[in-house]
Amino acid sequence: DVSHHKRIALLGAPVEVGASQRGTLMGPAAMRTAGLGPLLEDLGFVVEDHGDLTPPAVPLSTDTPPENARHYRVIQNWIQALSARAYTLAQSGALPIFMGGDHSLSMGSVNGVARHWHEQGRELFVLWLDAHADYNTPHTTITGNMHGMSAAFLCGESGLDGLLGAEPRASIKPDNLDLFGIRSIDKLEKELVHARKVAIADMRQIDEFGVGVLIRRVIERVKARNGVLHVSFDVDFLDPAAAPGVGTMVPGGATYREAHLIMELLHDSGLMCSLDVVELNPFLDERGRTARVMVELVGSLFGQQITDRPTPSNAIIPPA
Ligand code: Z70
Ligand code: MN
Ligand code: MN
Ligand code: MN
Repeated sequence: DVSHHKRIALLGAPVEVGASQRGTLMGPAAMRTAGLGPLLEDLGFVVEDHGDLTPPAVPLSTDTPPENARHYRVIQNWIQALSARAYTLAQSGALPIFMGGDHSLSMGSVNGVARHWHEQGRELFVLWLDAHADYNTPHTTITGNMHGMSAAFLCGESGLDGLLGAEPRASIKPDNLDLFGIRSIDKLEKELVHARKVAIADMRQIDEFGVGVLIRRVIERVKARNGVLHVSFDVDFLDPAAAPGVGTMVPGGATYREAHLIMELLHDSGLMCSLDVVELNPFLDERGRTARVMVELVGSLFGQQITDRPTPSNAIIPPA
């Protein structure tokens, strides 16, 4: 049980060149402006804001950049710095929240927390809330955008092998990844996801079974192996009607209410050990709406409730 966390560590990672649209570098500032810190304090946590990470401007590595990985050198500096910080933050006993920034940052945040938990003898599971699978490699990508490669990299796919430099690589098992909310996937990317037998809850499954049943199944899998859960929340998981402040609006996403229920169930599980909030693009937002929604959702994830009614636990969970 990792719900003993009383301290939360906020770290901004204003990286934007992993995406095609600029503007996610404003994400951490928008989350702070929307009141993330004070909300978590109101919920009883001690909040340490570690500010925004600044990666070194000089290249840390001299490996040959792979083809089809745009801005490789810049992302590499971010990932190495982030992985190191994620590792020490997880070691400190605080629960880290990584505020992006585009989704390439998860290659660093998840690698660092995975390294910590693996040293503790705990398996790390990752819940990837996203419209996209982010399961491309430099071999499969159409765009070369590195935010579309982070989940594959974390599962140990080759093609970005020098990315971490001297930072130890701590891959997760493809079995331990849950892609959730998927509604946009490239052809070769889909083939790779299927070849690796990664669990996917796409929008059809969400419509058929509902998020309550599907998230409980994720939680049961983590519990069964005494694991811990990293939540990687890409804002485009949400329907554009609820969250317009993203670079790519993919229709048919999770509703405001589905997202809150997911957050509440994850909170009740007590399994979450770390969190990414990524792809918030305040430059494209409408009067701060998306930042406010994300802060509200993080509130639910950390125990904010409408009432103190006990959670119904009579859902029937279908086999995987
Ligand atoms: C596409 C690619 C992507 C956003 C992830 C899309 C990737 N599969 N786009 N998040 N907004 O470029 O690899
Ligand atoms: Mn893209
Ligand atoms: Mn993503
Ligand atoms: Mn996405």
